[in-house]
Amino acid sequence: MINRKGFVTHVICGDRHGIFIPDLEEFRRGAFRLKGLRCLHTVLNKDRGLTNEDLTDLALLRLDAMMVIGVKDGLPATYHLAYLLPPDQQGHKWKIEQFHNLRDIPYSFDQFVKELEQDIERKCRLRAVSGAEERAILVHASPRSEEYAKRSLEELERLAETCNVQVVDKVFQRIGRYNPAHLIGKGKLKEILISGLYLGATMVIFDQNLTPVQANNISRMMDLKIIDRTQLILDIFARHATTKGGKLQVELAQLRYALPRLVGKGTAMSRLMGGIGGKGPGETKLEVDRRRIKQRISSLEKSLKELSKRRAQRRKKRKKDRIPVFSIIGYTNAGKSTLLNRLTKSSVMVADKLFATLDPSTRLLYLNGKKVLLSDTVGFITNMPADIKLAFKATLEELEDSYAFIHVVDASSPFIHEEIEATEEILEEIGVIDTHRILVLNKCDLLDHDSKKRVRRIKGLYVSAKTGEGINELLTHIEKALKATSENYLLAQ
Ligand SMILES: Nc1nc2c(ncn2[C@@H]2O[C@H](COP(=O)(O)OP(=O)(O)OP(=O)(O)O)[C@@H](O)[C@H]2O)c(=O)[nH]1
Ligand SMILES: [Mg+2]
Repeated sequence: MINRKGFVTHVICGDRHGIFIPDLEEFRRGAFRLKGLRCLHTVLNKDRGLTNEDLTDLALLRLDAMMVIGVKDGLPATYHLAYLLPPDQQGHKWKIEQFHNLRDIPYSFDQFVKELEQDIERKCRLRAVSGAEERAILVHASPRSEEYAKRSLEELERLAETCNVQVVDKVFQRIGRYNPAHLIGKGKLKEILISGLYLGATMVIFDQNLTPVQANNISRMMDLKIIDRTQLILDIFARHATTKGGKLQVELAQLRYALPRLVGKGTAMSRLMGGIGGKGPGETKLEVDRRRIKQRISSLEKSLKELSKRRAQRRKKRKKDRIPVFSIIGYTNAGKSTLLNRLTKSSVMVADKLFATLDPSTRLLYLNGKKVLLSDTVGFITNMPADIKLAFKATLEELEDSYAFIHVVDASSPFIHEEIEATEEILEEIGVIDTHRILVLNKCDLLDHDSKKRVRRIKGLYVSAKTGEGINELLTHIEKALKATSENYLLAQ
């Protein structure tokens, strides 16, 4: 291996099966850049040229160049040179040239590689969205249908964008069963990683949750940051948490998630754990040893228990005051916070983002003289892993004590049925599926002819939290629900 100054940095001896390139972590040079190292290696067969493995190494390690020198009678006879290309329309990832004499090579390498790197950087930046902190390739690998994968990837893309991550490519890999070591076959994985690097990606986000073993194995294969869906969602939570309780909950969930993944040391770990742009529990925090993380976890658990006790007291008081709580629940981005604002004329934060709301907030509503509490909650999502539910604790507690639910659905969503189902599944899981529910089909101002057809058969109230359409009817329903179930509710106190 030779660096840009022309000094030999490594001498590697292999056998006829190949060579083993050592960890080049310390030579990392950041997005869009090449490694600053070129690899020259000999083969005893002068006609062999570059193998696939040579090209894979070139691409995964982002080497300046790879040259294979064929040897005949103990002397160099042929020279095969490969180098990476900037992204272009044709999708050619590298160029290979062959020479019979060293003097035929027309480049001053120094100048050549500098220009090449500038070209790569310029072309990658051209495609980069300004303000994006990271550029990701999304990977969905499952036995499910292509349609399912597409939808899931779209949602993952929205989640990524919420974290300021630009998506450069989405890959669907249909697999019969999961590979315990790498999730998908190593060959396919390499292909994905190579094309990601070629497009200037800085990270790979897996739609499937990775086991600690898979995460480590994959991240050892190259320099990209590797995260999965759970980590991405936890990252969003960390960004959106505003209250003390919310922040503690997220930190706890992140640390619990990180703990079993803390194998190895140094950069491989921080690459795995940092989340996006340092919004994870933080590299420095994670580089402290396990013992201290465990200590932090138990101290967080203690503080959260305190907070949970206080919340329970507050709910008890509400019950004593006989103020029924209606929790506004539903899929993320359905318009729950907007509806709360509309109903109670308040100004809870609303955003066209997934998981804009993390901490439940409660507002008072007067209904013909009667007091009702409306509680805005964190949105749900399909495939919510256990680690995430941990970060939901405050909301889940709130739900257990609710008088009724206002289930808000985005009527304009093409996946309305799945989104209703995802919410109901979670209600079922936490044992509150029998609580009285009012189904609200929100965003009806956006319904066009097609989407009207799609939702026609769903029984619910059509409203628009934005325009106010249908809101009076919803208020009437809340009042009706109050009358219908109030006896049972008050008996249960
Ligand atoms: N057109 C239209 N847009 C709406 C309506 N209600 C909400 N929105 C928009 O939908 C987006 C999400 O609204 P939020 O109220 O933040 O949704 P949420 O369910 O609280 O979302 P999370 O807290 O992220 O789970 C915002 O951009 C709102 O302006 C509606 O009735 N019509
Ligand atoms: Mg909200």
